[in-house]
Amino acid sequence: MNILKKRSWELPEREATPEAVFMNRRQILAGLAGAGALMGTGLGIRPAFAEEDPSAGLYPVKRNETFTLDRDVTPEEFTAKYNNFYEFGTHKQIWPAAQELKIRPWTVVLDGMIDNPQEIGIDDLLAKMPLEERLYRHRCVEAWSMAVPWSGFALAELVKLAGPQSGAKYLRFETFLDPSVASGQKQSWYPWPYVEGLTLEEATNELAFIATGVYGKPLAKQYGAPIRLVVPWKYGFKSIKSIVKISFTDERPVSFWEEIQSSEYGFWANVNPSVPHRRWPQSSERLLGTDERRNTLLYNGYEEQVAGLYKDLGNERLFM
Ligand SMILES: Nc1nc2c(c(=O)[nH]1)N[C@H]1C(S)=C(S)[C@@H](COP(=O)(O)O)O[C@H]1N2
Ligand SMILES: [Mo]
Repeated sequence: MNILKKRSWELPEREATPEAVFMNRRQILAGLAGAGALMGTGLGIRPAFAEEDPSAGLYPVKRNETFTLDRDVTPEEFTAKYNNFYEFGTHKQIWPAAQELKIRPWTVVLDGMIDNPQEIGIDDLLAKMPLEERLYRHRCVEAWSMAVPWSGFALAELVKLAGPQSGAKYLRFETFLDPSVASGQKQSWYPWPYVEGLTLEEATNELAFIATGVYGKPLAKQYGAPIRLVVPWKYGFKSIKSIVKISFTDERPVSFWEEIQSSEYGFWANVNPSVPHRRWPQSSERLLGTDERRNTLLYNGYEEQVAGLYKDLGNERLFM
């Protein structure tokens, strides 16, 4: 069971803390971080007086040991400072810009062909869902990879909450749209907001996960706070960040990248080392934070769990 700690807005003493105390604490933290003793707390990412994430008390959550890795977890210092989040820029160092994102209040709309349409606040959703930690590989189509301890819940649980009707075949996910915060969204040649999709069958596969935390803490903003998709057998662009809407539909959604370049990015995007992308051979991958390269595995190593989803889809472009 998760014991809910007090939320930050219930802690007036935090606001009342004299600046000198804060400064002193920061100096101590800086010193400790230098000694390597504070993995994950500092990282220099949080602005000095940032409000703490109100879900912080929920983490860490118990690890589900079903999901194991064939490599070390990539240290947070690398995954937190090398991100794809085009809303904040097309380069990898978007983490400072992403701190502009306001993650409370935050609601997620569930709509379309479901019995329980609703707009649910992120903290109400977190309180309803069975949180767990899973170690997953992540493979970007740009041929780099990482291994990450996500916290969150099975997407199947959210599907259950929505109650899909018999005609629903697909889930369409949408990221927030706010160019005043995300300067990348001022670039009008991109089809904002970012959209992704899954079949209902994929969404209820045991691997499909919704991440609300990582490294035993709430998701930092650059990972797609406060709620993102994680589908580790597919190329990373399918794992859409900062979700505000999930629509259940009978029409296959057209994703952000598919809209931009459908000859290079398709709906399925399952990892396959023997199907090269026009710009990146997919046979091997660079492990983020190391000098190591590894051979890429079919379905990113998750063939056993997901191959069955595609057995009758031979005519589809499953690997792009
Ligand atoms: N909304 C949104 N989601 C997104 C992206 C993005 O640009 N915008 N990039 C995708 C890509 S290409 C990858 S590899 C992963 C990167 O996740 P990470 O930055 O947490 O490692 O997020 C995916 N989700
Ligand atoms: Mo990616």
